[in-house]
Amino acid sequence: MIEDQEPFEDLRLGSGEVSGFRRHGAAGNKNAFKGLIAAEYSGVKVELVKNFEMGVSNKTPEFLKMNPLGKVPVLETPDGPVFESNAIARYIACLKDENPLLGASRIEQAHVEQWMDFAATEVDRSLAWHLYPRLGYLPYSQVTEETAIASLKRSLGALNTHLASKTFLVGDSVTLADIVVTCNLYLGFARILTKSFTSEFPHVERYFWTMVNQPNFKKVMGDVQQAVSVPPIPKKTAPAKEPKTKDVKKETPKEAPKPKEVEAPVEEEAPKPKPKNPLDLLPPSKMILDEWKRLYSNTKTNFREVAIKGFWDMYDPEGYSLWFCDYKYNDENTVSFVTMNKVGGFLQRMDLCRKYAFGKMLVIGSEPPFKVKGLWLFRGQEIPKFVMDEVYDMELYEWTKVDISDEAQKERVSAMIEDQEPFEGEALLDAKCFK
Ligand SMILES: N[C@@H](CCC(=O)N[C@@H](CS)C(=O)NCC(=O)O)C(=O)O
Repeated sequence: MIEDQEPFEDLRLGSGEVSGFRRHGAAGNKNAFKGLIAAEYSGVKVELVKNFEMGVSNKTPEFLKMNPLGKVPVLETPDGPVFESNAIARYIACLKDENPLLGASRIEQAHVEQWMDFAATEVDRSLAWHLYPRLGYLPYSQVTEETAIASLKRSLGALNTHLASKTFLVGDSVTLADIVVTCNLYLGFARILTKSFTSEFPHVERYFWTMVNQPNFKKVMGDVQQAVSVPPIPKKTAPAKEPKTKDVKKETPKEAPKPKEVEAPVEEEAPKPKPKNPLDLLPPSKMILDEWKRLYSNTKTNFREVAIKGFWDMYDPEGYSLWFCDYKYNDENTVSFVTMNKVGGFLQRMDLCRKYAFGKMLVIGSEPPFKVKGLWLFRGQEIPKFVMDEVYDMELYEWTKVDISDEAQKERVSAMIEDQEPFEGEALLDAKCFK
């Protein structure tokens, strides 16, 4: 890992949007993210230009001298300005001697370039032709959209194959390739690529969530949320009709403007009555999940005698089921903090079932590759369908229902709840609880 304490270079990044996004944590400008994330990894300080106004500041003669296109981001350096987000990220990375972001050998450097070009010319281009017409920045045509989707699927398919056995795109740590590819994917994940689209590419999903949960990515991007719906096709004309409840995009421009990234409208559908969760319709259980969670949290001593015994006293095998999970790609777990973050991300995404579940996740081993195993208690006899559908991590694990009539399995449940160490003969690197 790169230390943060190195001396800072002072640079300016000409995009006021970024500071705004960081401050508000809303959807951001993926092009400006690239340089800022590279700066976090490289110990370079980038000062954001204050009071930057999109559409105004980037059209002034001064700005056009720095970038004749009038686009952001632009980096002002002591030696002159640089535009194009990939070039900016590369310049920033080059400020640190022997920066691992650039690749450790000549071939790695070439591979870093390869994926950066792939991000710009394959992923970003197809994504733009899928997304921008729906946001009203390009004219919409079904044929264009179908072509864009086919091309995007081809790119993501290739990426998925590459990532099947890899945590990072190049080598064993984050490089510029990961920064650039992740930022370009970000636009898709945040704005149009819903879970039903991305689930076809499980390794891309795993990779994306692993990357955006790295501390240096998170500092810049904040919490990333996946789009829950595809923005609707804008209406051809914008007649002065009665307003809808929600603000939809303004009129579609007649001339096809250049794709540009501006704040997207929050596309929401008319609120539908929320269907009841089927788990709420199950026959009542004598086990009160919150009581168990309280007992777990409040037991500080004699854990076995108090909490574990209490658990088995409370456990209702008719109202609840217990499940072991085993990560399918343990050989990828070569970096301790990446593995722990991966598990942390999984638990965050399980938030949607907090009312119906309790879990323990163990990161096992004192040396890589680390094993990730867990124990989950779910309301009902099956793993809830909405969890399987919504949480992409679920399919990265092998799930086995616990047979509590088997004393060995029961003991394994107790050991997992207790973070018993050694666990199955190995040290624990980390134990996380979902409660
Ligand atoms: N290839 C450029 C794209 C830059 C770009 O499209 N910037 C958008 C904002 S993300 C912009 O400034 N649009 C303003 C315009 O088109 O006038 C890069 O990667 O930096």
